[in-house]
Amino acid sequence: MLPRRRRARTGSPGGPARPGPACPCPPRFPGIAIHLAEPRMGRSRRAFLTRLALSKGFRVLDAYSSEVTHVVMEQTSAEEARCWQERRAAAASPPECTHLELLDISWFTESMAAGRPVPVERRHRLEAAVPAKGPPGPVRVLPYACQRPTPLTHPNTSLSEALEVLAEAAGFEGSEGRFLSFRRAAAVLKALPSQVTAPNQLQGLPHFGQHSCRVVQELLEHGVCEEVERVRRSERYQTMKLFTGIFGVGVKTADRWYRDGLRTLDSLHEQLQRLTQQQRAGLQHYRELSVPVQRPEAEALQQEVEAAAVDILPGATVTLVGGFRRGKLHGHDVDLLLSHPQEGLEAGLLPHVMCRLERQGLVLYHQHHRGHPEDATRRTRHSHTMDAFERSFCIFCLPHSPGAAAGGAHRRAVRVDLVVVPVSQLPFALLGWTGSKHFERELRLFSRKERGLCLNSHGLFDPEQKMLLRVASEEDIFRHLGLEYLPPEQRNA
Ligand code: DCP
Ligand code: MG
Repeated sequence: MLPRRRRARTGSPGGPARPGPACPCPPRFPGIAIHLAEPRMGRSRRAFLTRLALSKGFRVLDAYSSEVTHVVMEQTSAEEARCWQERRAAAASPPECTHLELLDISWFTESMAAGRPVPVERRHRLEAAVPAKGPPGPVRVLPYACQRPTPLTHPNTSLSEALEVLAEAAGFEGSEGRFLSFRRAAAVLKALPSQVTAPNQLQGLPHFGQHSCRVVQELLEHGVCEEVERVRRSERYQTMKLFTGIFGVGVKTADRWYRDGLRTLDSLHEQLQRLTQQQRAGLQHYRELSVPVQRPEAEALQQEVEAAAVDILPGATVTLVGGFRRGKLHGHDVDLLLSHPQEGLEAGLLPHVMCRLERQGLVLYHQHHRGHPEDATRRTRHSHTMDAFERSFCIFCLPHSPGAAAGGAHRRAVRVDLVVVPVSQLPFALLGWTGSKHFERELRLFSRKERGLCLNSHGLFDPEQKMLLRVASEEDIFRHLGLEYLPPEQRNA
């Protein structure tokens, strides 16, 4: 629940229309008044987004009026948006305001992430997607996930999730090829602007082999796919999912345990000697760690870590990355990058931060890994997946859960990764740690295959020139690779 004062400021999106601003305090951006348009958004999501915008100083109007400057819609086609606008225009008296932006949710999420209204670009505008005339042409989908925007929400969720189950199951069997085929097909669906309703709409899409087509066809015709359901029900899949869901347990370990006849968490409790310290901590806190971390919780932890870091080293920065940077509202952990604008000052910061947080009673478990700065160039050259930054894999005790009942200090375990990054490598680390994992995999593959460059979280290396390419931002990296820039919210492949 939100504190009383903030709740009172929040408008009631589903409630009676109010003509005035929902926020009585002076807005930070006086020229902007947002209206979040239903119906696709849903009431509770609209209420959540309203609170988020108000907390960042935006003005949000519950009711549509001539004061509104930015209308934001979610999962709405350009056609629907235009109809919506026409209906409003017809109902409006006095006349409509002349400058009104009709925007996709991406403008909103990017603005919230930036803490200010980002400039409206063509891709944010819903009317930009309106086809000239005649029936819509075939959708052109570029082959690499890093070549196309993939928003957080999309209209083909049930299809992509089914393919992801098959991908995951193939991954459990060590079938890299099958894993990638299903994963790539799922990623293509996530990037489609409209719902797939007939199998022939898959024609011409990249990465749709016979098997993936068959799965989609079955889902469209029967609502379920027998193969997917069989996998979901299987003991092998369920056990592998259970074991790999434990902090510190990868596919190889889970497979070994499975082959040794282990099936349950209880059976692991009886064999603690087989587990590493990290896995024991993961098992001990399993239940709490399997509850998704909510965005407000992640932001609270980021602030907690930042306060400690700045106190120890003024000017230190702590950036929330991973799924939350892509706009996700919940995730399995909190990924934080620690840095300092002056290169070198970040060295030695992490142990002090950990000591401070331990004294505050925040740390339930942590494992420190020394960085290998001398490894960075070598790793970039050889395109290692795992980076060589200094880091701590932690389990934190959440200081206060915003979801807790009033008065009851609810504390629970949350997985946190802290990674120390020298500022010269920060754009690469930001890009590498923002994900999604599939997006990162495709970006590295694209760099290598299409551009002959080695990319990882440390740098971009040109093996021909034998040099590291210099960049100042994530945008620079996309430019070097000849890719259109995709903001974090569009990297949800
Ligand atoms: N990452 C990667 N390859 C890996 C592991 C991680 O590229 N093998 C990058 C991309 C991820 C980011 O690090 O987005 C953080 O890893 P997470 O496993 O935490 O992934 P997410 O944050 O995306 O997911 P979640 O929201 O479930 O935490
Ligand atoms: Mg994460």
